[in-house]
Amino acid sequence: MTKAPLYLLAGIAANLSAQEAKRWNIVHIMSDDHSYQAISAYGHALSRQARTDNIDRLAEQGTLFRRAYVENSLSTPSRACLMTGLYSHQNGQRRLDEGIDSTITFVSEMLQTAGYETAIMGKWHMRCEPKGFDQYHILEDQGEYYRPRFRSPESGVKYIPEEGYVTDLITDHAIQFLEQRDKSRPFALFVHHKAPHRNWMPPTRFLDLYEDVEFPLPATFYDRYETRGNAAHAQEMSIEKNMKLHYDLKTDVRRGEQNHLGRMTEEQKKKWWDTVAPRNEAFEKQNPTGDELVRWKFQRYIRDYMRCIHAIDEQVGRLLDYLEKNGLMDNTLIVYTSDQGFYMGEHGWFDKRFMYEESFRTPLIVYAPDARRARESQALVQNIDFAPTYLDIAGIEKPQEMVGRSLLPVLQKGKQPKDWRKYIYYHYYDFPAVHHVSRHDGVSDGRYKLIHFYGPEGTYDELYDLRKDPNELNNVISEDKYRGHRERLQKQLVAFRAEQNVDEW
Ligand code: SGN
Ligand code: CA
Repeated sequence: MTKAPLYLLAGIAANLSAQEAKRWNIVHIMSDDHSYQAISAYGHALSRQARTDNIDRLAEQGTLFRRAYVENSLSTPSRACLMTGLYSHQNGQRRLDEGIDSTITFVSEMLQTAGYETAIMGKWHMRCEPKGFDQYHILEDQGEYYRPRFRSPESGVKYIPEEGYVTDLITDHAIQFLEQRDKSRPFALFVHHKAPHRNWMPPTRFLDLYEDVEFPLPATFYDRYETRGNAAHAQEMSIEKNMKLHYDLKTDVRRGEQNHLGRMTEEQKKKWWDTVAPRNEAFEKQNPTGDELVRWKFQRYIRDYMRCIHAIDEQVGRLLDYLEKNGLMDNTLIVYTSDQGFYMGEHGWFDKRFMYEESFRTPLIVYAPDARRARESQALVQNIDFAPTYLDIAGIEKPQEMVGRSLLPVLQKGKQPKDWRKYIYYHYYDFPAVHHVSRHDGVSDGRYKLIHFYGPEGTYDELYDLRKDPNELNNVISEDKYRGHRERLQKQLVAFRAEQNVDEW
């Protein structure tokens, strides 16, 4: 390989020589709160009953990451990580509503400088203007499922409602961008779905789906957190206690009008009522209580969630069809991921935030045009790796402060670098806040995980052996035989905080 001349390497946008850089197009598809348990390629019991054939299709042609993680399991922090390639304490977006340092150069800006045509369609969510995008159609805040409002460079600061269902509309905008783009340049397209975010509103065409399916309860559904510290007990994300019948599960006729049917057309409302009202009447008549009610809530939650996923999967298929038909599979890297994982009833929960596996891990499938791909990867990868990967593709030298690494070698069979990271760092800050999850940071080596909880509700550590206890029911922090691992991980955590200038824990 020829090295780029020195004068080209100066500054952030230093381009490598054209032969060295792949200069592939980039399609980053990211849904909101999509758990790996709900992607059939991951083989979880839940998704066996609700397959995701199109996402699986991508997995069949690409690399499925079994140990992909986020750094801070919440929307805005995860998106800030993606855009800056920096951890939350470096980019400023620690909590859901606490602002990002918008003076940082975003990966979209760097790609644009390097000649890419750039676009983002869907959920943006950060408390700053989209930067570095030639085109965008972004939702307001969390966005709406029906008749969502979007703004674009043409509409300025004004959000304009568009008739239809959010997942379809975001895909429409993505395809429109692909149709109208400048075909002489590479492109980077971010497709950021709102679904399946709470309150899990499916499109009316899928309301009948899965109604006869009984989804399996996870093994930890009745977890009582016996070996765990205060945070697991004090959280407010329990299906039993915190999931609302009217708002989340749409059981009430009058409130339904205001809460979730308000943005529908008359036709959509009619379809909704014709389908859902008889179910609600049956529920009222049955009037379940106690455990029967909790199990009823679980079923309705998962059915609606999976219906939203079915629409995502359908629209991912539409986008893949477009890329295939237009000969773009040979020069486009395609990512499918989520802004974080989600609890599908594990530990009795919905939502995310904790460093426990279901919300620490995030689905990640990467398709690259290279033929010698790894079908699966166990490498520890994290959302700070997206920016370095995209810069690598574009031939831009990674800024020094980005500690993430390009995933390109990992995608190739047998090519995972020997010095690949051995530990992953996590830090959750959003307390006090909705769902009441204490602040914590921690490290994991993929087998052992140390979590350090801190703040007004107590400071203590938890330790898990994921091989012996994959469901994290057994905190072994005080067990003598784990002393070695505890000390090793504690040392790693301390070293990481010092190296990376983490300023609270
Ligand atoms: C909203 C949700 C919460 C969710 C946060 C963060 N409540 O506040 O359940 O945890 O967003 O989600 S809702 O009633 O408005 O749906 S995130 O994906 O944006 O991080
Ligand atoms: Ca989210």
